[in-house]
Formats: sequence, C-alpha cells, structure tokens
Amino acid sequence: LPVVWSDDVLRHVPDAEIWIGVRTPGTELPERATVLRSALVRAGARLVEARPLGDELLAQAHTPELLAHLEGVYGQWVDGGYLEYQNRVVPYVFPTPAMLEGLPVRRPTATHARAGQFCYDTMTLVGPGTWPAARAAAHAAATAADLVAAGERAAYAICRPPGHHATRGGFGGSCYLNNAAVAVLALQRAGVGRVAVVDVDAHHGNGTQSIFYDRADVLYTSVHVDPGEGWFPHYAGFADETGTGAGEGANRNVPLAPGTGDEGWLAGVRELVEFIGDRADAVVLSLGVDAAEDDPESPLRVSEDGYGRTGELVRELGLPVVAVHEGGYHLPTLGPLTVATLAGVTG
Ligand code: SP5
Ligand code: ZN
Repeated sequence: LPVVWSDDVLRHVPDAEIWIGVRTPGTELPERATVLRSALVRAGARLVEARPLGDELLAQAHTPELLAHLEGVYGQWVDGGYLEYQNRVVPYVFPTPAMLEGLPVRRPTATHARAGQFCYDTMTLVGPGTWPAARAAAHAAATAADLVAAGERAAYAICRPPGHHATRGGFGGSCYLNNAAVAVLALQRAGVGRVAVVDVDAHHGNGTQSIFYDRADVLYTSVHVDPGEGWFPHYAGFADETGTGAGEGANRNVPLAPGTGDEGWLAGVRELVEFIGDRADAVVLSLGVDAAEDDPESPLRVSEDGYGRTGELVRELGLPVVAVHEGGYHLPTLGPLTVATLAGVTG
C-alpha cells in the first residue's frame, strides 16, 4: 500500500483550542502524523513523497477568498502587533446570518475582525505553519488520488491537519482545507467519472457534504455520532440531509447514538455501502478513527476489530480506494486502528 507523506504536515502546531471560552491544549497534534507514519512503515507500507500537484485543485475546492485568508492571515496578525495578545489567530466576531440578516458581508478592515470571516469556531486557530501544513496535506491527498488513477488499487495519504469540516469558503473543526474534496477532484481530473466519499470519522464531514451537496456525480456518505445528541458539528449531519438540485439523492447520513459500539456502527457502514451500490467508480475514504472506544473526542465505542471490518465493508464495493486521514486523537491506538482499517480495505 503506498502511503503518501510530507514533512510539511508537521508544521502546523495548534498550541491551543478555545472551547466555551476556555483555552485548552490542542488535540490535533503533529505527533499524530509521525505516529501514523511509524505504524504504517512497521506494517510494511511503502512511503511516497507528496507531490505539489494541487493548487488548481485547491482553487476548485475552495473560494479564492478563503485561500488568500489562510495564506496571509498569520502574517497580518504578526504585523498588526496581535502577538501581544495571542500567539495564534483567534476569531471573536462572526458574520453569521443572524448578525447580517440578508445585509451584504463586508470585508472588515481589522485583522481581528477578519479572523472570524472564514473561521466558524474558536477551536481552529491559525499559526505560522498552518498554511504550509494544510497545503501539504491537500497535496498528499491529490498525490494519493493520482496513484489510484494510475492503477493502484488503494493509496493512503497521511493528511494533517484534517479536512472534512472545511467548506468551500470556511474552516473549523481543526480543518483548514478539505483534503477529501481535493482527492475527489483529483480523481475526476484524471478521468474518473463518479466518486463516492465514505466518511468514517466519528464526526459528520459537514464541509465535504456541503461542497458536493448539489452534485450527482459525487456521493457523500457518512456514519457519525448524532449531532442532534449534542455533538460537533451540531448544525449538520442529520439523516434528512439528502442532497439538493441535481445532487438530490446523492447524500446519505447515518447518525448514531452516543455509546454505539461495533454492531450499530457496522450496520451503519453497511447502509452506506448499500447506498453506494454500483453508483460509483472510485471511493474516497475519509478515514478518521476517533469513533474508537478510547478516543477522547467522541462517545462512540468502535473496537480495532470493528475498524478492520469497516475497511472490509469498503473493500466489498470492489472499487479503487483513496484513503485520506481525518480525526483520531488517542496517540497509543491511532496507529493500530488505522493499520487495521487499511488492512481491511486492501484485504
Ligand atoms: C477532524 C475532526 O475529528 N475534527 C473534530 C473536531 C471536533 N472538535 C470538537 C471539540 C469539542 C470539545 N472538545 C474539548 C477538547 C478540549 N481540548
Ligand atoms: Zn472527528
């Protein structure tokens, strides 16, 4: 199994997350990527360097305003003297629909105001290495997609920071650029017609869903902890979100009750696989392992064996698979869970 890697993914150091006003240590740490690399190498995988082949794909996945913001905002934060207050870009005012109620969204003058124009939560801070790392992760996803388009049956990209909460024009949930969306677009650039995203991260991938919500040629499917039970991303991931316009019927969410273990989880994954059926030519697997029982960020209770069987169910689709890493925060089990899933995928 080719495993795509870039040293640049280590450059994003989140330092902190501000959650209900409390500054807590960051959870999406660089060590996640090195742990994954070690586990995969130990399991016999072949490391492939990420190639810089994604900028036009980034422009397809995201708005120019978001890309310019992510590239420039930390420098503006430094130049504006904000390091005196915070060592990371932290938003405080958000141009929500409730603030503007139909009025145009202006471009604010102050950097501290602009911080909230694209970031929709207070946990996803921008530091000096955020942009190069996010870009490297997206390039890794595109490289894995290119390997699959060139004939590999499966490829896996160690993407960090993760991506599935990043929308076309916004970011949050520890995500900045949508790596899974970039993988989809890279497959299609290489001539693959229909792509199904299977998102097995514990959280709903609101970003990926929204990017493809009106498209019939990209199915988005996800099993995750029920946002209606109080879990991030709170505002999306419900079962009645089925797509819009041409994309009606191309979206499938399976929300699960907190505490769900292997049986309920695997029934959910099976639903996704049946939903996809013969309607896709390739799969992008949004591979988060934070549904595992020992993960601190979700209340689901999937075992290592459950993740292995998750991979096997994806394999049963009989399609080439581009796996991109998403969440998973318990460093001691991150490697084994991911190796088990990929072993299921490759058989
Ligand atoms: C990619 C991914 O798995 N993103 C997950 C983002 C969800 N984060 C929600 C955090 C909720 C509060 N967690 C408290 C941790 C304090 N450090
Ligand atoms: Zn997650």
